[in-house]
Amino acid sequence: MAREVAVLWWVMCGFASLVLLLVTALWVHAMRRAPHAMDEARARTITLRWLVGGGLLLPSLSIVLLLLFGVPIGQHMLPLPLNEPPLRIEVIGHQWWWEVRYPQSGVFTANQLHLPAGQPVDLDVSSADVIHAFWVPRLGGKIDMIPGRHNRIRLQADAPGVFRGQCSEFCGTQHSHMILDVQAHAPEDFQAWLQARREPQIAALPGAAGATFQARCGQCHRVAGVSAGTRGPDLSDVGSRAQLGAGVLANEPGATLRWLQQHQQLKPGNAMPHHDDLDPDHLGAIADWLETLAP
Ligand SMILES: [Cu+2]
Repeated sequence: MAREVAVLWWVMCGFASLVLLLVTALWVHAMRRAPHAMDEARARTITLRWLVGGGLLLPSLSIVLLLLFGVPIGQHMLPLPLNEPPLRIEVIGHQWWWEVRYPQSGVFTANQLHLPAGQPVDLDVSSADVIHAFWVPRLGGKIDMIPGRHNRIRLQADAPGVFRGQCSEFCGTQHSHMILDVQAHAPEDFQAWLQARREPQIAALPGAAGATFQARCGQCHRVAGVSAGTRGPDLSDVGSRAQLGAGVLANEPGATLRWLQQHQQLKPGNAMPHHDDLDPDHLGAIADWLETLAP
């Protein structure tokens, strides 16, 4: 679709340039030639000729030509029925992170979108709070995420690769820190990725730090088989994500602890409360444990 939109853009750009050149040439010619007198009947004929030719025929012809290009392209962009139903992925915008669900396999993740390359994928987008917009520029297509509505966009990554997605509707002070890591895999690699997350075997963090996780973090965050919070991002595979905080920090060793300690400095106003009152040893143990959650 994006390719076809690009073709249409170039055709329109070329055509508009031709029209601009033609009109400019006529204008220069009219400015430069010497004035000469003519009788009224001849002047009227010339005026009429320009009105009909330049004011009616030229625009009509131009529009018909552009429609001949544009209408078939518009037709191709409709989400037409496919032979088999495409993979469906739900993407829900939050201030300021992305909730991502694979309803056909019961897999939940956040701030990353994995999809099979070379296959159409239907993204069902909505929002949990304010209006956001889903946009992965290199995959083309952009769609609003509106609370209470489900919009759908069909995308296809032609080849495996990593693409950057970005919320593209201003949604609050941390709008710029709402980055979606999009990864297209070869279909078998995608199935392996999905399978690893389908029934992850996660051992709960033992001891007092584990109790702290349950009492505090687990109220808002889900970890498969450990906690069931839904207010914040699912953390079941947080250790495998390229970034933390929806694009704030590269997920390197030690980054999780830094995020837990400084998240209000790194991303002011985010919904996660300060952790100043938690035992630093517990926070450290929780961070180390979260880093291991990488199915
Ligand atoms: Cu936004």
